[in-house]
Amino acid sequence: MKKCIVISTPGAQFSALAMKEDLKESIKKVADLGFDAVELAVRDPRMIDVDEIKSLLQQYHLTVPAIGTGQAYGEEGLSFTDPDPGIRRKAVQRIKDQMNLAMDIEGSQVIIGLIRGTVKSGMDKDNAEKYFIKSIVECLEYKPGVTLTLEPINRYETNLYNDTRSAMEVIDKIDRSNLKMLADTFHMNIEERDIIESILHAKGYISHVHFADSNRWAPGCGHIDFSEILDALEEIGYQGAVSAEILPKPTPEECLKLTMAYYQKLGL
Ligand code: LER
Ligand code: MN
Repeated sequence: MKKCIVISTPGAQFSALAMKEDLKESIKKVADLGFDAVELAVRDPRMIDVDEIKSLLQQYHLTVPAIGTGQAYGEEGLSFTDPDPGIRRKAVQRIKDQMNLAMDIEGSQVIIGLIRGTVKSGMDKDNAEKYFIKSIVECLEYKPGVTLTLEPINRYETNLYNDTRSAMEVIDKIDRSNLKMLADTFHMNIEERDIIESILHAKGYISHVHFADSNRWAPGCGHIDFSEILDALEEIGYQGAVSAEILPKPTPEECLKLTMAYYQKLGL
């Protein structure tokens, strides 16, 4: 499994990102520490210099297993379930742009996290789900060669698809081969009855993994048992990356070192 960490690109500001400084500096720092991949948090592909990023990735031998998209929700309020059709249209267009970026950065998948939206008060849940399905299907059909990975996110951030069970249900309903699921240990620790059972049950669904401890610090800094989780991922044949999506604590420098030291302890 590839040792990966989330880094921010211009225009994306998100608290659970260890790296928010100059992109070149971030890429150099994580490569020097021994990471083999970076997950890019991209608010809008039009805000980044793709050629520059590609040449940095090549220079430092880093791959990009996934592109995070939640900042379009965080900063601009775009979502697949907004009651306003204009906002939904913009969210769909943004994900299509991210899919084009993923084609450009070969091998990347596009994360459907907070951009799926929430069921706003006064809105009917079935209606929100219909909007979600219509929006995501349009994206899935736009580029069948690019995988979208739906992330169950805990109840304090959204009220739609909080756990693996509900995400897998909608994935089955949509039934497209380029729709998979992202397992984030921070959210799973809040929402799953048993993280290990849920991973084993999700065989064939998981295409990307976020590692953060119970407090969203680097893995190893809280009370989640990551070696059990790695065993379960191995058991289901998961061969993707584990991507640290963590708070810059105790300091931005320290959290990177703690992550790498812990990945090595796990034998990654
Ligand atoms: C995004 O990957 C995530 O985990 C969410 O918590 C974003 O707020
Ligand atoms: Mn996550």
